[in-house]
Amino acid sequence: MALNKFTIAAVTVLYFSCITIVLKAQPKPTLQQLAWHDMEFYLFTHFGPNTFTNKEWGHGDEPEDIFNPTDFDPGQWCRIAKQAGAKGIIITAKHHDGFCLWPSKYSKHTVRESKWKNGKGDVLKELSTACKKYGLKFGIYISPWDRNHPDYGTEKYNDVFVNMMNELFINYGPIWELWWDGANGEGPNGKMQVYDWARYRETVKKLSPNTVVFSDVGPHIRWVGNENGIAGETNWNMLDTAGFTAGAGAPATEILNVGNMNGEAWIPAECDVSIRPGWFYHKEEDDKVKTPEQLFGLYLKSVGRGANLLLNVPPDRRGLIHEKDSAVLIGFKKLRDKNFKHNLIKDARVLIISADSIKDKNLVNDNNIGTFAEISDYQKEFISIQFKNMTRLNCIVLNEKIKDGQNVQKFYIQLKNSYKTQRYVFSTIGRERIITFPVIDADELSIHFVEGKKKIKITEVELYRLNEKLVEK
Ligand code: FUL
Repeated sequence: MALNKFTIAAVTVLYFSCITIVLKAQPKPTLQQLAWHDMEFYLFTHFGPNTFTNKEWGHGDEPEDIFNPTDFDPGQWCRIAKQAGAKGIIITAKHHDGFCLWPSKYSKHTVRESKWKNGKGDVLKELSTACKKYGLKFGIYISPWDRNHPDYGTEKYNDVFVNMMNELFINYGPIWELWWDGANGEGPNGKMQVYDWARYRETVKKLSPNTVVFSDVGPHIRWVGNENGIAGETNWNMLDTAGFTAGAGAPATEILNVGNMNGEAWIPAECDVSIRPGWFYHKEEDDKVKTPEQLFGLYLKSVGRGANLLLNVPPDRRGLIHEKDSAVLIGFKKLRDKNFKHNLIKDARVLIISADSIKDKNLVNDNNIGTFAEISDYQKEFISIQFKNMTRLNCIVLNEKIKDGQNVQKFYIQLKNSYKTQRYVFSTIGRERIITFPVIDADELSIHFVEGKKKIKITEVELYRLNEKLVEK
């Protein structure tokens, strides 16, 4: 009897410890999220009545006829996106003004009610078809907040929103990313909506399980906490979302910006930013388009900090991307191509050095993210890159094997030549970390891991000499 009690107690303890271990399993990306990470950079297109009224937030009472692009050509958007090296396009199918860029059966405020193409136009149909033709992923922004819909603020609106998503997935899929905007105010009847987020999530899961859903707090992708395109220097892909919902009450923007080191779910950050001051096209901003150099800087602070870059390029009243914006996008692509062309690690020997061994390790410079160097005893081992000839450089790119989770918490790089040693300390790596430093002629660059969660796995290391004007002092 006593033995039995003991056995039961032991089994119970074991059972609960197993549950704890299972609950504490390290978050890892799903296959869909892994594929999302590889999208790196794509375009956002804010297009709708605001394009024609010069507003940023329409009131929802704009006459439908106001939407009347004269030369609508989503093929042009796609060609420019391709030339710029963007991998997809996300469009505002419905912004806060409630106007639907597709002829939704669940609204009377759509392209169908406008005189554009005699009410026969369908922006989503034409754009999704063009994206397929040009090999771009197609994504949809749909604002839960609706300043037009008569049912907004009542339970019926939850049906409307779900029905609209049904239409989108059925008629315009596959939809690679779905964007739920967090802005939330009163509707036309002065009421606030109680959103049924659980139902919305279920709808997507049922209709399109491969779609990744963005909102302030995921479930798959999180907002980065600002609209400037800048991820935290420390950027964890994990986030704790208990007690928060997509529409309201997200964690503080500072938390969204850096994530939670021990967060429970894999919810990586996406950096949304506009190429112009506004999200929608305004003629008076034609001279305020960001420069290729500014975009390059943002690329370093988004993709270069392990996040994705969602760059808004708003079509104008013709329904075309303005010449100024396309020129800048092509300039931005040229800067990336030119500066990341000569990977200087090709001319170096890569070693893993520990207290009692030196191993040749060409896995981090084999241009294959499927292979990696594993640093288990990272406080004793380090990666040493030894140049055949003294090499001038100011940039290192590191990739962590995030498929197995995100582990690097603190590391430093050390650059050495015969007369000086320079050391720079950093925190996270994630999918990709692009680090710039003052230009130096080096014989050796070494990477030392100081703190980490588990075994550290580095898939690739690249080294470059960037144009110094692009590197912040
Ligand atoms: C915000 C919106 O209120 C802006 O109009 C824009 O769509 C931006 C991307 O998200 O929440």
